This record gives sequence, C-alpha cells and structure tokens, in this order.
Amino acid sequence: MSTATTHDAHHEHQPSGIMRWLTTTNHKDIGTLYLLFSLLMFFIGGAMAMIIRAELFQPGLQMVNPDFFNQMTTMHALVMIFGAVMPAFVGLANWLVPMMIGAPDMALPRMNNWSFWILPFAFLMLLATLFMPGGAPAGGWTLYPPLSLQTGMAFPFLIFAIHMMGMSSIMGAINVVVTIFNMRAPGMTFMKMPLFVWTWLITAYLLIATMPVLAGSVTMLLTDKFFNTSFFNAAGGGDPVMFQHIFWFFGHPEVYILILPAFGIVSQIIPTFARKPLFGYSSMVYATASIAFLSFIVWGHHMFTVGMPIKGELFYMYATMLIAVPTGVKVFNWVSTMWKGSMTFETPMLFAVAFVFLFTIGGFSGLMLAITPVDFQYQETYFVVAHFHYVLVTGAIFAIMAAVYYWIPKWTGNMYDEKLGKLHFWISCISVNVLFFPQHFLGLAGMPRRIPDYAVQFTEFNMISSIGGFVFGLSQLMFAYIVFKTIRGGAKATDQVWEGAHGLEWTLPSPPPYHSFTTAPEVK
Ligand code: CU1
Repeated sequence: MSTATTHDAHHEHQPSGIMRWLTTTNHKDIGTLYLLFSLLMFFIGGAMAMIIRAELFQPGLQMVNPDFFNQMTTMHALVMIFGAVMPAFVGLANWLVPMMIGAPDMALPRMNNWSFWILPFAFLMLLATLFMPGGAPAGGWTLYPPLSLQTGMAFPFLIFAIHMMGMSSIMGAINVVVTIFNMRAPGMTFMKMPLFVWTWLITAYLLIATMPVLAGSVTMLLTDKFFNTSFFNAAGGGDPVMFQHIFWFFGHPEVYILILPAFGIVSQIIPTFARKPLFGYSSMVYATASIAFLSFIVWGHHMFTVGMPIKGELFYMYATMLIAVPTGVKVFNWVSTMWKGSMTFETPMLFAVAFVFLFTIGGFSGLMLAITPVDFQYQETYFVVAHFHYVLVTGAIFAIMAAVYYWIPKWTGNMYDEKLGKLHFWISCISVNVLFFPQHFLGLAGMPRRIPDYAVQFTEFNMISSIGGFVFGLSQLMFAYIVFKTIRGGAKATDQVWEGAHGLEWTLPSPPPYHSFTTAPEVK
C-alpha cells in the first residue's frame, strides 16, 4: 500500500481491505456483499444438484449412499432458498431501492451491516453439519416431524442456522419498509414508485409476517427433541400434522417472497427494451398486493393428502386457483408492454422474456397441482419437482440474472460482454428445459421425489434430465466469468446505459430523481 493511500485512509477514518467490508454501512457495499454471497451459495447448492443428477443418471445406486443422497436434496433446497435466491433479492434491494426512490442510503445502515454479516456464519454452521457425526439433515427442507427429529448431532445447529437466517431476513425487511416509508424524494409518491420498489415493499411485509412463524415452528421441533415437549408427538398428546400447518403458513408466503421481487425486476426491464412504458402500472401494484394477501390463505394445498375435511380441501383448492387471476394480470401486462413495442433483445431482455414464458409454465403446472383430486396423483412425485423448479430456476433465478446483466453496468461502470451474455442465455435457456421438462413426464408416470434409485422405465427421461443438468451447471461458470470480467474492467458504460443507447429519455419517471435509472410508470 502506498504512503498516500495510508494517509488518506487515516485522514478520513475509513478502514480499508477486509475491515472496510466488515464494517461497511454503505448500501452499495452491502448490496455487493449480498450478491457475491448469493453467487457463492448458488455454486455450492449447484454442486449438490450435480451430485443428485449424477446419482439419478441411471437406475441403481452408483455414486452415493441413500442417506447422503437425502442430505443432498435437503441441503440443496436450504442453500438455494435461504442462501442463493433470498440474499440475491436483498442485495438487489440494497443497491436499487435507495437509488430508485432518491434516498442517500438505507434508513438503518448499521443494522444493514449486521443483517448481512449474520448470514456467512449461519451458512458456515449449516454447511458444517455435512461433516458432523450422523451427517447433515436428511429429512427434506420442510423438516417434517417425526422424520426431521431423527437428525443427529446436526439438529441443534440446523435450528440455530435457521434462526440466524430468519433474523437476517427480518432485519433486511424492516430496513426496506422503513427506507421506503421515510426516505422517498419529494414528489416520489407511492403510486410513482418503480415496480421493483413496490414488489419489494410487499415482499418485506411477507417476510416480517412469516419468518417468526418459521422460527416458532423450528423452536417447537427443538423443544420436542431436547426438552420433552410434545407439540408434534402423538404419544404425548401432540399432532405431527400441526407442524405441517404451521410450516406451510410460513412456507407458502415464502414462495412468493422468492418470486415477487422477480416480478418487479421483469417489470423494470421489459419496458426498457420494448421502448414503451409499462402497461397497467396500477394493476401491477394491486395484483402484487392481491397475490401477497392470498398467499396467506392457501397453505393447505401442500397437505391435500394428509387428511382434511372436504370443505377444507375445497377451500384451499379454490383459494389457490384464485391466485392465477392476479398472476394472469401480470403476464397480460408484460405481454401488452411488449405488444407493438420496438423491441431489441440484449441479454437482460432475453432473460426477462424467457422468464415470462417459462415462469408461466411453472404457474400452469401449479394450477394443475392446486386441483385437489388431481393432486392425489401428483403428490410427492417428480411433477412437483418440475413445477417448483420452473418457478424458481426459470422464474426467480432467470430474473436475478436479468437484473445482474441489466444493472451491472451501473454497479461497476463497465459494460459486460454482450456476446458472451447472449451465449450464456441461450445455453442456459435450452439446457434448463432439457433438465426440467422431462421431469413432468417422470412425475406423471409415477416416479417419486427424494429417492436415489428408480424403476428402469424411468431411465431415459432421467438421463436426458441429467445431461441438461450438467450443461446448465457448467454454463453457470460462464456467468461467473462474465460477472468477474465486468467487475475487473471492460468497455466503459454510458451514463444512461440502456436509455442512452436508444434515445429513451422519455421513459424516465416523472419527476425523475436525477440519478434514477429506471423506467416510468407513465409518460407525462
Ligand atoms: Cu403453496
């Protein structure tokens, strides 16, 4: 380090190196930390998926023993949900929410630092369970008792890790709410806020309402195992099905926590590349709020086969199907935004358009699963696995990738490699369908999920799925390469990266915060 730099650092009392990142209260730094952490977890969770697909490449047991396989499915889900997707969205919120509403930073910057730095310790503890006697949790990410109570030494570490993830999420959500309520620039009324801000505000409420419920349910598991309570123990007068009710009261809003910010991202990107303002701005806001409300009253659709009064089954079926209405409004609005637009297909737009198409496939298979009598056939089959991977991979993760390509020029000042970005998109888009589409057929034919071996008639579709999986996994190395190459240098990005390139100043918000780089709900 040069003398001048040392002097400056002392002069401004700004720590440098590792201390800068440990003590930062800057929303951009913290956003970057979240996004890099998310990328790391994406590869760790991805490696687990590769082990799963390698074992399922052919029938019989060749790579791993059944217990380790179950540890992989459980840990893959926990790492991807709590380590990859949620932190990516919080990272995007940190970078974008203050910029989009004209605020200098998040409202609670010191808590913001703490929200992030809890996470690496939570995941260190969760991943450490892989090396403990008895291995990592293997009862599925939903932690149903009594199976989850069979977890050995890892159990208390799992519960504590979940508590820490929950604390991180709740603090992050409180920060988003307080920032949006208190720090909007003059003129930035609620109904002028960019859609990403709106979807995150609603997501933050879902987080604050449901993460404590998850914390309560896992604490009851903990006391059942170690303190002789019987919340979920039938022998002691408890009810194991009660856990499923409590878990899914958290779990279903959680799936919307994993997708609403993605809706916001896509609502920012499509207008830019269609060169039209977003169609139906206010209906987007109301649709998001409706989806969030309905998400609290549909949890029973995860439990159609556990035994429920017929009126309960019907209520959850109709309530679940009702969510298709506001979701349909959103898809209609995205398509209408593109309608007669002057479209170009740079990498962010490719991922956004693929999102609209492929997320909708996941939406339709969700609608199929919502139909109670039909769910009796699909329950615990690969059809369910296909469904939620369309929603989470071609939905949430494609939107996150769209966001990274769209905003990385603003974050780094450098333009990413468009040729490589498009290549990454096409390889990902084709391979992800090769990976997940055959799983619909496997599920309809009766192949169960969470099983390391299968009957021979499932071989071909599993081989196809595994090949798609390996190509998809490898192609994400290209994503990491593009990202780090952009961070290190490259062509300088222009001031108005996308708008400037296309003369699109008229799509800026009204009134525009001078440093906003989003598109407008309406043209004035
Ligand atoms: Cu659900």
